[in-house]
Amino acid sequence: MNVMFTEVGYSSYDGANTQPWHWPAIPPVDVGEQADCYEALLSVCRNRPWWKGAFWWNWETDPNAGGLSDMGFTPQNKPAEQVLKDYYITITGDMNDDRKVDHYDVSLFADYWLDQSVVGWPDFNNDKKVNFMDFALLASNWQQSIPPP
Ligand SMILES: [Ca+2]
Ligand SMILES: [Ca+2]
Ligand SMILES: [Ca+2]
Repeated sequence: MNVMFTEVGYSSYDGANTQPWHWPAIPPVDVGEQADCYEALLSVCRNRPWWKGAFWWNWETDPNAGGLSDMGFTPQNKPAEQVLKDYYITITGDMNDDRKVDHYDVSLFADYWLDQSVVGWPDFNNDKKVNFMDFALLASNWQQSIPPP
């Protein structure tokens, strides 16, 4: 059985790790504790085969939202934003999500060769076809890797 967490959020106050739902949050601000909460969930769940991800509450449309003095739920412009980036960063061509591009990825990519019904991955250039253009993008990252979070 696969599980997706349909809402996860941590406000940015000291104590959010025990009562992350508190709103309005109770001073003082602790954006580091919020980041620790993100790190805890991601580090524990990331490699669980049944875990298919989470919808994070919340992300504002304003790119300047959040910030180090904000006690709200958004991780924007706070240490938690970097935690998310560290976990979600990908390399084009990494088909098996192991943070490197190697022969395993080529093998998986080959299963989609010349497929014209693919939407998104592994159509890396989003032209609705899986062909040499996509292979070139994979190959441009050959043997590249990113460190674990
Ligand atoms: Ca704290
Ligand atoms: Ca890979
Ligand atoms: Ca393509």
